[in-house]
Amino acid sequence: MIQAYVGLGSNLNDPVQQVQVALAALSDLPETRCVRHSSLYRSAPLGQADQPDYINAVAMLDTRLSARQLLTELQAMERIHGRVRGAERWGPRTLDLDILLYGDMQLESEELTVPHPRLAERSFVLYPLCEIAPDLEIPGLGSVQQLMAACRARDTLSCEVLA
Ligand code: ROI
Repeated sequence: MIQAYVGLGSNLNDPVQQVQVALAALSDLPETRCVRHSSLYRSAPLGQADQPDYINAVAMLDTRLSARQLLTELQAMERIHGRVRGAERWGPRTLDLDILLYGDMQLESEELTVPHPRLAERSFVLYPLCEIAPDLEIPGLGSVQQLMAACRARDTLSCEVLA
């Protein structure tokens, strides 16, 4: 059994609902249990500025799927939610599911890099991650607390828990 963390993001077609439905669907993945998930966060868009705010969250999973199997399952979920991958890099999306961490695995390959390569720069990942796993050590990067403090010090984009 491996503990994996998945980041969720949406800024189209009722993003709150997109993220809530996806959080529920994570528990239905084979050989997988959603142990806990963060609050929903509203965050200003990173990348293209002329797009709606995002709703972001992070889920902690216990899974017997391999990292690649999990990736395949998450990509299938994204397709069901209407995302066309590669259509608009940095542009708006109905549902984005990223493997942030897969146990203590460090992997860099064409299809999958864990820890997620941009995790340390993104408050919309670190805030919810820190909420559900404040003592987490990120392989190769340090503690989530340190990463979050560094991110907060230089961050200009807003990221707030949804009331
Ligand atoms: N910006 C925010 N705030 N949240 C996201 O989930 C997100 N996802 C993306 C890009 C376009 C980089 N910007 C984002 O893929």
